[in-house]
Amino acid sequence: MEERILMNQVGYRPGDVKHAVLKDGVYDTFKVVDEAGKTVLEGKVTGPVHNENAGEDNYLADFSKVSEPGKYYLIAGDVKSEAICVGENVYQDLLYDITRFFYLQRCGCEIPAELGGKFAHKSCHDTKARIYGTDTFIDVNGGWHDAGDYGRYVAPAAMTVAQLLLAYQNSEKLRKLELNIPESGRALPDVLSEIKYELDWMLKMQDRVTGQVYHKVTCASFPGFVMPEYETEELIISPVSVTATATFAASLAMASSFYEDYNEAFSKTLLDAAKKAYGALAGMSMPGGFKNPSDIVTGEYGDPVDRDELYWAAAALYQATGMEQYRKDFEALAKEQIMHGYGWEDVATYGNLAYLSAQYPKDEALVEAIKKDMTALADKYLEIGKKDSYECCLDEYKWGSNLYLAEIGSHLYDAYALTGNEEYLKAAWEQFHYLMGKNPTGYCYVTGYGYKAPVYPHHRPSVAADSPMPGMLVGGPDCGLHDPDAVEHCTGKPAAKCYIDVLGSYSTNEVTIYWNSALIYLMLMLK
Ligand code: G3I
Ligand code: 9MR
Ligand code: ZN
Repeated sequence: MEERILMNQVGYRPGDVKHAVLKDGVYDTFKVVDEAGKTVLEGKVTGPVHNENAGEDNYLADFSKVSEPGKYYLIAGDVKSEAICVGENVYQDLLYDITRFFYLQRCGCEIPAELGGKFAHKSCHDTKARIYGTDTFIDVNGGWHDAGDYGRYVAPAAMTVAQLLLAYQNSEKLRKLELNIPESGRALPDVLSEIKYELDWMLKMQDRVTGQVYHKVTCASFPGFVMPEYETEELIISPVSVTATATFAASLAMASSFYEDYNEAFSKTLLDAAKKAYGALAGMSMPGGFKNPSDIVTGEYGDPVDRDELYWAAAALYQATGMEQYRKDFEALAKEQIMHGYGWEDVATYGNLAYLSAQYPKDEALVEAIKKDMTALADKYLEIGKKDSYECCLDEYKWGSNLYLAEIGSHLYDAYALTGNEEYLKAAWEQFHYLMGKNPTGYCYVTGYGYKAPVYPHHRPSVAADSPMPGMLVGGPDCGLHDPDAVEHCTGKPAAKCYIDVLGSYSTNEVTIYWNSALIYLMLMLK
């Protein structure tokens, strides 16, 4: 049975705008009652409006005026909603779980029972790995498992690190967040300790001599649904790639400043590795992007367009060092074409943000042009959202649509931070509400949250433990129907409903580190 009243299932803070979407009926008025049944608000719905992506006719109820902390129900026509929580801290547990997820994704170490609970496991993937096509084995222990599989891939790792760092920088909640991890209690804040776990691994993925960076380390194929220590096939380090080398340079340059005050040596190691990787890029060319060797079938993360990775790397190194060469490189690329994007394959916005916040001389005309590009894009998203009854700003539902939606939210937030225009901020929050349940499928797309959450995520530890790990954002609707279960269950469905909570649907129901980090980055709005 589909939900008929769609809203953020986790709740709202007292002052938040609160919009509900109603469907499968004809509605006129609505009311909100408290736990005792007392009416606290009455109003008229608006609509109906047709939603093409969802194939629905919707009515809308604005209950923003309900601002006293408490538990409420919305009633319209013959339908009553589930409980709606209003409170200042309704998102605190969510923020904890989606961030602690990274600890539970750690590779190359034991997760002890007292910290991992059901997801405790012995050390995994801790043998030396073969460099593809050679008899050389090296240590690349550590890092986070990428997703529902146990691969470790540099490009998505770089983007995850960037998003977590930006969130950390802009949100006091994250700076103060205690994660109950082995490093807790030390001088280094927990979120930075967790990110360091990934950075330590990334450093091992760089070839010491050339400075180039290996694309990924995985087994030759995906394992069954077992805990990570039972994936014991040979670990293979795939060849180097431009995507990996450039995003490595960018994210490590960016990270170096965050560790300066806590661990100068580590900060310097990061910056030196970033410079070396950047220097190595000149001698690399990979038309068509990384391609899996024929005997490796794990995630490819192939990206034929390198321009945005180079753009981000140059800007991040300029921000970190103020060196003329990096400035020249970035400005040359940006003058040719300003780019944007925050995904694993499109990373230029990190470049724009780095250039805008660099404390060194800049081309002022270029600064203005970048700002203009950012607001023009935000305006485009606003327009899409205004036409959609769920206020969703996506115009395409592809693999990982929830990531693209979170990114759009972050872009709107960035545009708000740049201009102070509250329209952008409001729209950014609606993207968050979408992910939490105000969407056509009626799922709160984070495991363990809301009254209708995914329970069969494509995530090996969750299957092995027979319980979904809480705090994971699933990929969401993908109208490309990229797996047999999606084909079976979603053929003929409208785009925004091509989602299925079954284990086999890796194209709609998997989880990844960079989908979670995108949600954390969006949640920096909590401040
Ligand atoms: O970019 C094109 C777009 O231009 C086009 O309009 C659209 C139409 O379908 O397709 C877009 O490309 C899609 C791309 O994702 C966009 O992000 C591809 O079809 C789609 O196959 C591709 O999916 C990627 C998937 O791997 C398969 O390669 C996902 O982004 C990526 O998140 C996912 O990553 C996997 C790893 O390989 C392995 N680990 C798990 C992880 C998550 O599922
Ligand atoms: O589990 C794998 C998941 O992490 C990947 O995103 C996905 C696409 O590359 O592949 C999954 O593995 C499936 C494989 O592609 C085909 N056989 C079944 C595997 C498990 O569902
Ligand atoms: Zn592992």
